[in-house]
Amino acid sequence: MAEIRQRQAPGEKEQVKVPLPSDPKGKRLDKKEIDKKVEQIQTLNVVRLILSLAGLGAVAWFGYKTLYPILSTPSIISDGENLATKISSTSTHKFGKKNQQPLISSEIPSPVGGIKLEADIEKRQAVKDAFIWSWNAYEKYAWGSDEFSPLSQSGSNLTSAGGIGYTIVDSLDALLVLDLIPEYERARDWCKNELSFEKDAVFNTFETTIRILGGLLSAHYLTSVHTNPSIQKDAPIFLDLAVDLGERLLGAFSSPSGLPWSGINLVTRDGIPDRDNQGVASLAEAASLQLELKYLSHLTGDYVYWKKAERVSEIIRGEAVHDGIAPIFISPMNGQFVASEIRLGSRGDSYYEYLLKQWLQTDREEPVYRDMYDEAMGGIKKHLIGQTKKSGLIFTQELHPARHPRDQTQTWQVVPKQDHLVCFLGGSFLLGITEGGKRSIDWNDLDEAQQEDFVVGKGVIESCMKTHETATGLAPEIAMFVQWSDEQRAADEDWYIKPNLNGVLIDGRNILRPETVESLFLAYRSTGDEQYREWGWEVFQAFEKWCKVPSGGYAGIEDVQTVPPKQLDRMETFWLAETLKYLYLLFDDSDHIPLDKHIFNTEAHILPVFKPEYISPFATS
Ligand code: DMJ
Repeated sequence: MAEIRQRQAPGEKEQVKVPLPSDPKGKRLDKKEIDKKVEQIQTLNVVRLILSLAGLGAVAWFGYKTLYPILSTPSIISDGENLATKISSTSTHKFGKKNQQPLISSEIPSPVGGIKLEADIEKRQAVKDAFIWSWNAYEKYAWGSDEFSPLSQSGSNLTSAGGIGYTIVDSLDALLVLDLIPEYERARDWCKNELSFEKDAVFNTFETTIRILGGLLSAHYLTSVHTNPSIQKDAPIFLDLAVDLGERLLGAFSSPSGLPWSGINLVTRDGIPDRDNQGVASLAEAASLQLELKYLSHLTGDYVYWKKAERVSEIIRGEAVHDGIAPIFISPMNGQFVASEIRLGSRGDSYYEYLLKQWLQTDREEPVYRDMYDEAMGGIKKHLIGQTKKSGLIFTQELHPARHPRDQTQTWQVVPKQDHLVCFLGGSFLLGITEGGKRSIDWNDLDEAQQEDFVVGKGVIESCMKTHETATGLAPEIAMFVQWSDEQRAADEDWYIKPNLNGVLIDGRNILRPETVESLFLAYRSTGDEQYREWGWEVFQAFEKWCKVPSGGYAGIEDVQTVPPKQLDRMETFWLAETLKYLYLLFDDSDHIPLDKHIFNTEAHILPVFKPEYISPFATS
């Protein structure tokens, strides 16, 4: 029986075992068994419908606790497996060779292993034009501000203490990659002359690390290897700034457990607990600082950053992670997980992304991260993958702590909800198979685990593309997939957007996020399948059509189902740092930023793969 140990709210000692949904008999299923299971599921539909409705009632009752996990009562578990397995729309997949379809056309040679993919010059230029349209507007209306509002043509800062270069630093490596040298030089001059981290205010530790520290480190790296000697000379500017910021960020790790506090005052260097979530830290936020801090140590020879970052991984590995998947909240006070949702979207996503990338960053010399990654992917495939009835789309779902409707014991409710954020996962699976482009792969001769990873990775990319089949051609922030128990609907549609409740538009928004195009880029570089470029071009054209602001810049939209959509007055910094960078590289030739020599942090900042000079016992354990 699959299960996960779930901790109580801080202060309470008891540990409990919460069963996770899996095949009731706890075994893995092959293709024939899946078909058989589908039949069984169909005959069980009535039972499932009743159970699902009851489950929904339980979740509604449990609602405020899932919103405020730290307030939740102790997780007392019994009989959890029954509800979870019965209402789950998940089957565990095993993709046996016997039934194997050709995974990818055999005429397409695998680019991994040295085959070069040529640039599509026209499309690459179109993406570059979009970047210039965005950057020029920022320069004109909001230069030096952290954020840019393209409709009101103004800028603003994250805090009243002044800007920390949120947009400029986040864009530095993109400016270099797109070869926008005069623009890069103006950004560099701003960093050299204006950027200061002496800001007496609280900044988000994770966002500051991935965007600013990551941006500076990437700018340092790309300038240091630039072919133009005058640009090479800029490298120390960015390293000095990175060290200054890194030292300030160390204050975030002052918690009793060594996990970072969610906030950091850059002047006092005090770590500040997250006020919104009763002081607990997000899994993704605590566990996605490692690539940046470890590279900073590698550059400086000062391993204080490395050790702080690695301690986080050590705590998580030693805590209640079962089958490699974990709740989204963890307490910096005691280093224990708190009863909360298990998901691959917000607050969970980049934890899983960084397991693989940490292993790749140090050239596969820290096996603990590959082990943690493999275990996590196994857990994801076992517990979090669903498939729609209508078209067989593969999607990811969430597990929410819930009460059993019958006896109020705690269990997991399977919720077929997929944040757009999860769309990074498809490309990540392919990156895992190719070991970051280092292994030559015959896509028609994968071992069993690789086949599973390939089918799930490719499937998640396909379902993410399906969520772009809206009036605007853009995907919503959150997609709900139809459960099998919803018989009629499941036969007619694969997914839907939850209706707008109380005027709060969240699910239907598109805020220019990068995750789908990130996966398309990784999938294209890994397989050479032109389908990924075609999809990337479709997504890009939809951004062009609905998000381009006539006076300059691009804006998110309020509802992907409404044409024309209402634009939102915000151009997120990840539009420049990630979305357009990934699109540009998708259409670029594969010699530019080759995958086997680089990793992208979770904000798409480009860092080199390096041989570590320091390896801890944990990393090889
Ligand atoms: C980015 O800031 C990062 O990719 C982060 O990991 C998740 N959210 C945004 C983009 O959607």
